[in-house]
Amino acid sequence: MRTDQDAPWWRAAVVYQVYPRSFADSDGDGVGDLAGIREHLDHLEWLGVDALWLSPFQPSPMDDNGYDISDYRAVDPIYGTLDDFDALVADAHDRGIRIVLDLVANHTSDEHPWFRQSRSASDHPRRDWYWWRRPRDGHVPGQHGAEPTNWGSFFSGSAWAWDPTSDEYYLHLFSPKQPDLNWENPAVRQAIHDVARWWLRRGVDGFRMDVINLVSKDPALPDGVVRPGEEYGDLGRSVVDGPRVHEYLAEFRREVFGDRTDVVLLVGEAPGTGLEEARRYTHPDRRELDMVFHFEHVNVDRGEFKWDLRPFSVPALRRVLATWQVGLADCWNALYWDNHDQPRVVSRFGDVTRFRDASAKALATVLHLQRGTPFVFQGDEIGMANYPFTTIEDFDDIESVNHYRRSVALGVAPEDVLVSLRAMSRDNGRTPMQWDDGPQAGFTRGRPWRPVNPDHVDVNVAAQREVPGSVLHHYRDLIRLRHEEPVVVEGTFSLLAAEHDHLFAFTREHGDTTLVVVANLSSGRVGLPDDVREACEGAALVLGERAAGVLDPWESRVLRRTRAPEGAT
Ligand code: TEU
Repeated sequence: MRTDQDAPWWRAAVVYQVYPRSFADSDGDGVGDLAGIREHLDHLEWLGVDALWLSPFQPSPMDDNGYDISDYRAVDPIYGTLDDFDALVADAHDRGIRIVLDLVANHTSDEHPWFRQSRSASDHPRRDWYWWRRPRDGHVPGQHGAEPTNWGSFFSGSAWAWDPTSDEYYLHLFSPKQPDLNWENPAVRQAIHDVARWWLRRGVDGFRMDVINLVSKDPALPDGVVRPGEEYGDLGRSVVDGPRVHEYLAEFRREVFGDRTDVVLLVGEAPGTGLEEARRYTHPDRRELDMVFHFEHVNVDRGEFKWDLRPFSVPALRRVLATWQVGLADCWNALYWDNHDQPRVVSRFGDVTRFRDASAKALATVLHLQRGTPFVFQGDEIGMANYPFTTIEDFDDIESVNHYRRSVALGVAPEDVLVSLRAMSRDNGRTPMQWDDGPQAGFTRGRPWRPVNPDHVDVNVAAQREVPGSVLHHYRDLIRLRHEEPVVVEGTFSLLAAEHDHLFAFTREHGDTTLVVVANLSSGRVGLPDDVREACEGAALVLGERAAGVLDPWESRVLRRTRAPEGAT
């Protein structure tokens, strides 16, 4: 249901992220596939989501599970065929569900023909499609120190790989099998525009643009600051929100959507981007992106580095989220707790041992009722939790495994590295979807590519479908509320109990309607502060169990009040 006929569909939408490898396996090979997604559209329709964002399913050597694409215009056989894709789009559209693709355009696989050609000869016309540079003077080419800059890769080690055939290095912010495309070259940008147009013609409704804020590099390629205890320099200053990124994005929108009349969603993943820059990406007048995934709220329990664990505090989390709500009031937010790169929110910010369901529900409430488009990652809707990893052999993700190897090589105690991996590894979000309590959680009839979380016997879709009040039903209620209440979509945001240690409470206002959202994000009981109490006066409960003056551990409530029309008594 639209709240405003002129508003783009994504304002009132909830997007559901599917990580195809781990969603549903239709053919028993242990890896999820497109036909598996199609078989579960019933679940998604019942839940009420408006669009699916599919993580990459294109052909890939799978060095980074498909974020290393070797052919942009096909489907990896492990996931099916283009016919399967077309059938999925048709079936989803029949149910009113849109399809958003992951566009991985900062880099390709090193097995993509573009890169093969680029590396084949220094004078190949496609040489300049990637970042090739001479070794540093005075060093032995190929040996540590000879890299063109001191930059460290996001996946450990240098961000440069040595190519002995041409005596040059190529840049890879991620794995050496993910060489960075050179967006300075207009032919590269046109090739990416072509890819996007090709998928639009196939019926897709938008793109999630992978690390899109990293595509423009400072062409001077200056060395980065080496922080204490680090081997490599920080590349952030030269690649995050680089000099031409806004120009590239405006061009992308113009070139790809210029003559289309329907509304397409463009959401950019933007690690390291702050609020000011996010306003530039998303301000409607600038016509770049519709919304960005920033990382500030998923960094509140980390130190300077991703793997330095810090205790989570409600005030810190709330401060970040409220700042973005206010700061993007004339733009738009993308709201998320987790995705395939993050640990599970119920393990991270909730209380998975004592109040699993209540904490999953409270966290969902405060996310979904902020202003912006919520993204549900597969399994969030049943409160899926982190996996109980024991040894390093339990991990698969390239970032996690590389980090372990490098840290241990540098002398960190293996057990200490494992503590951070257990909490933060991306593998936590990649275990198979838990459909039922049967073998392999109903994900596959074969041997799953990643072990199923043993908690699936209790935590699964089938069980929660039967139970009103379950996490699953709560997600459905939140999605329905967004569709039915314009205030959820359009309302302004004001924080309540701004100094409280445990509460996340706010109002949303639109026209005559006020929505009051109150959640106790702690495992103790909490009394309602005065401003929350006042806000709740005369308001009716629309979600939650009761309106008492205290909140139970992880209790959340949503209340609604309509102002009487002027002159009414
Ligand atoms: O992620 C980019 C990103 O910045 C991080 O979330 C990344 O996963 C890593 O944890 C940094 O420490 C995107 C994709 O979502 C991710 O799966 C890919 O591995 C990455 O880009 C490269 O394509």
